[in-house]
Amino acid sequence: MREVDEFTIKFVRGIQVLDSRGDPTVEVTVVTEAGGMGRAIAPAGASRGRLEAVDLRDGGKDYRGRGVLRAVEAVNKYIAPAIIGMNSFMYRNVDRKIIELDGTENKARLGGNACTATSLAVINAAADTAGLPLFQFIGGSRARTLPVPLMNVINGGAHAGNKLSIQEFMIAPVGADTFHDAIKIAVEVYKTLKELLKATYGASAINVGDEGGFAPPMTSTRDALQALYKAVSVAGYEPGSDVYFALDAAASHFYDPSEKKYLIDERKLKPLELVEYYIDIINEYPVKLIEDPFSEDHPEYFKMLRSKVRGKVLIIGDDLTVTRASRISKFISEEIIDGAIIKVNQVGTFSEAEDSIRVLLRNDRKAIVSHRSGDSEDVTIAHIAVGFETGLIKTGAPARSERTSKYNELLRIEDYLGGDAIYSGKNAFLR
Ligand code: 2PG
Ligand code: MG
Repeated sequence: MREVDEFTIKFVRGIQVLDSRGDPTVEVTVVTEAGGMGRAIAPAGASRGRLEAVDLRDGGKDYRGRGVLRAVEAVNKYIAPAIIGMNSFMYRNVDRKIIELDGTENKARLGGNACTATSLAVINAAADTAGLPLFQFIGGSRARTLPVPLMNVINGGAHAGNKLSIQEFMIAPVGADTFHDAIKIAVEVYKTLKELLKATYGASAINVGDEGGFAPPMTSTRDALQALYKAVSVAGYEPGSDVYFALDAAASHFYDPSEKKYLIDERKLKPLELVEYYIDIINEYPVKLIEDPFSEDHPEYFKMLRSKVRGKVLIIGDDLTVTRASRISKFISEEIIDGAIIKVNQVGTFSEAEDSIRVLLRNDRKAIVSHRSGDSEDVTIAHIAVGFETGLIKTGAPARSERTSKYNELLRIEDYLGGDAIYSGKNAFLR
């Protein structure tokens, strides 16, 4: 084991790099006394919850206002001097220091992007110093469960230019014994879907959206689910057995507060009608998980839907919960959610995301570690999912390097674990 001093943070450097949408973002490199190095890049969401940590952006002319040089300065001028000399092994102290230095509820002072990249670089540096893969630094030698990937293969909502209100139509290849077999199933379905969409809607239907899913010119939720159903069947798998479906409605983004209605399938539904709408869909298709089925201001309808589909479908918060442990605890005790999406940059530090994961797992709820629609080659979330053995990860279609980088890292982790690796499979959906 390394001497404690060797974990001391010796060097911190932030620079501006690009995310998968071509927007500037923050990258931080941390080096310890022993020469251990960690590097992380902050991702960025398009459909954000109101209570998320906010990114610091420069405004002005450069990069059309999207630059992050102020956040980079926050890393180099304020965070670096405060954490150099601290022990990276005790990463929670480092995160606490960042939280104190920021002093706001939503990381508005230093920037969620600055805090996220630094915090994730610190744990990566600590793991490297310990000579461990990050997932083992997080979870010890017990950590060996590979997550089921929730793969967004048809995009709508804020991620696409079509008329689908639901933001993400995901496949979950549960009927596999290993992670690499799960990837094989997903890729075969994805390629079959591509062929089917092209045949039905023409070549432009197979252009991909931000998360690598297709964005065909469909107008209704059922069109998309039917396409998935067909793709799974034609690929030679059984929908509902080999492959489950999951939705991220991201419903805050199709709720019209002035009319108090949800705009979906070219109709306007009252919240109660939307409850019934979901129930019909669940009865028609093997949808086993719905994220943000209602606006973040409607937890009561999450609760109503959940009470009606309990044991069949997982109701998950994202914009609702924003990776804050306090909100997650509250919504668990009020019986509103079966689980929550975990995005480090919604809250701004690894420790705070860890608190959320622990609250969920302690209460036998689901923690789904997630990418953002604007992401990068950073693979930290693959390690977080295995480290905490969450059983579920959401990181886009099996296409585009910022998505496949996570899947490829999980393939490496599975190979590294050899015969000890377990694939979460259908268990991931049991409650
Ligand atoms: C979501 C995410 C990731 P965004 O809503 O769950 O898929 O999208 O990063 O745009 O918030
Ligand atoms: Mg979401």
